[in-house]
Amino acid sequence: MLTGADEAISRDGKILILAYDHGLEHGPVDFEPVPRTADPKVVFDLATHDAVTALAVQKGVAEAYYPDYEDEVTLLAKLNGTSNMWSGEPDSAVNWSADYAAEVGAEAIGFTVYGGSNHEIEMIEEFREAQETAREHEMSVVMWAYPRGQGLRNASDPNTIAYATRVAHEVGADVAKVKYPGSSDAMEHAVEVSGRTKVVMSGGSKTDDLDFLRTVESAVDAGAKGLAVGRNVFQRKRPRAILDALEAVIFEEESAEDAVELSGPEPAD
Ligand code: FBP
Repeated sequence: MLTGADEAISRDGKILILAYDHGLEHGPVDFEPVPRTADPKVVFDLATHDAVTALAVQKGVAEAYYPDYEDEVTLLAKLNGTSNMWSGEPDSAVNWSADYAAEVGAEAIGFTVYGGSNHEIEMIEEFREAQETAREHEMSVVMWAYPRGQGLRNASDPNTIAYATRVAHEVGADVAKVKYPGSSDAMEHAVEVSGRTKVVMSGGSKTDDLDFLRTVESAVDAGAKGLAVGRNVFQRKRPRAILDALEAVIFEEESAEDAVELSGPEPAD
């Protein structure tokens, strides 16, 4: 990894990536809680919130919508991705090159590596090409470091998550995005072994405001530099309110309890 290479997607050294590649990864079912989020414009508008340091999208969405937002949004090009219709050993198709992402205006690339998959070798080789090309364009490199595969009994085991952050560091990621390993101690260990690679927590499926903010607070207290989040923002009826609260926890080091006051109660259906 390259010290300082994450600057384009950081604010005061902290990171809040809004992830919106779910249409590919999970399908339109993820837009059902708030149907207007099927329209990428709605999420690009959200990404103009001050708390958001980058928006992660796939190629087609970037090509269609980024030209209208290039002055207001930092683009993170999620280079690979797979649909939920794929049922084989975890793998992720590379859908665009880092060169083309730079042409579209991306300041960072995102790349999934399923450590432990039977496809790990190919994925790491594909990551190498993307990472080295990203360096030519001075783009930040974020790894979605998701241990997953038939050989792994428990992909969220703390030692497995720590292994994932270390692999991300060894192969040159500036930022490793990992699932929360279940406790602040486990997150601390994952951060300790990640060298100078920054660790951010992955949002996960939508939970209650306070539970979610407490988990984020615990990850930040453990040394994580922030969050890469999708559903816990865009599946809320008032997504800007949770971004206000996340800004308080991540950038202003406020407690989850204080921050939740900013998000207020989620309106009923
Ligand atoms: P969420 O915050 O909604 O979990 O999004 C983070 C993310 O990594 C997305 O970029 C991606 O679409 C999704 O999770 C993949 O999740 P999984 O592989 O666990 O289904």
